[in-house]
Amino acid sequence: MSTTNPLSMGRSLDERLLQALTDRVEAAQTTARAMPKLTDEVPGMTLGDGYAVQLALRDRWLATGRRQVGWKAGLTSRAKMDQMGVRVPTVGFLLADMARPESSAVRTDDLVHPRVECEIGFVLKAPLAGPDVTREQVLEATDFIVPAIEVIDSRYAGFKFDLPSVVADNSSSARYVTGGQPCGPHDLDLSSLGVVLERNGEPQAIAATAAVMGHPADAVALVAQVLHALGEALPAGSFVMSGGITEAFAVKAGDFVCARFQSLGSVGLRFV
Ligand code: 0L1
Ligand code: MG
Repeated sequence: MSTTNPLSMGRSLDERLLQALTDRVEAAQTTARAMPKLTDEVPGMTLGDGYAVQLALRDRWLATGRRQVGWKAGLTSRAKMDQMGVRVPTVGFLLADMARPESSAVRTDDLVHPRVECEIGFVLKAPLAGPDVTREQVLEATDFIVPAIEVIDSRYAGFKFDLPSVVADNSSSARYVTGGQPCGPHDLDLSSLGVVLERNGEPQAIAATAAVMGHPADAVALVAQVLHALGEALPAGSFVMSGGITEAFAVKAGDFVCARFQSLGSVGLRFV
């Protein structure tokens, strides 16, 4: 399979089309109505165009008073990367109002295709910026790590999308919750922590953190590199979700999901 250069941010959209596509993503996310993938209308859309839409959406929402707390790595599993033809994660922005309290109820009628995956969250005490941020720099810049569940929600009809479209849809970002016991980045071996993701008390997936690009801090380093290509950076205080450790699985109203992390405790959510 041919691979797309993930750091090539070439753009082709004029301003009118950029705003029209941003309108479409904003409406789909706000009303929880599925949309056709954007490349059905603009087949020549590039990855850079997808990010232009994502950042235009982010800027619209910041202008309304919503607050950005950080970024996430998406498509981190080998299987997803092979499927999408990439070797570097995508990124998506995280807003404060996407967060949900531990054990709280998440409404499913606000979402199109809700699915959950468990992740390691990094809270930074120092900025990370530049084209070649390393794992060691990520660990040095990290204040603490925390277990998290991400609720992803592709807004594309029939769950059909390609790389520019999924990036425009903010890498399917929707909700997230953190919990468990925060821990210093050097207090455990982050490459080999086990995690069990349960639904309604039954294990759905069992995995280890090495599934995230070999080491979750490597995924955060790649987030910093992609952000550099976009003219963005990770300021001190950023919250960064490093990508799914297990595969994502669909949830519906009535489900309770719990991720049990080795050494880091557990984090859960209900769906109503
Ligand atoms: O967090 C993620 O890995 C984003 C996945 C984007 C594609 C999808 O919705 O499956
Ligand atoms: Mg994720």
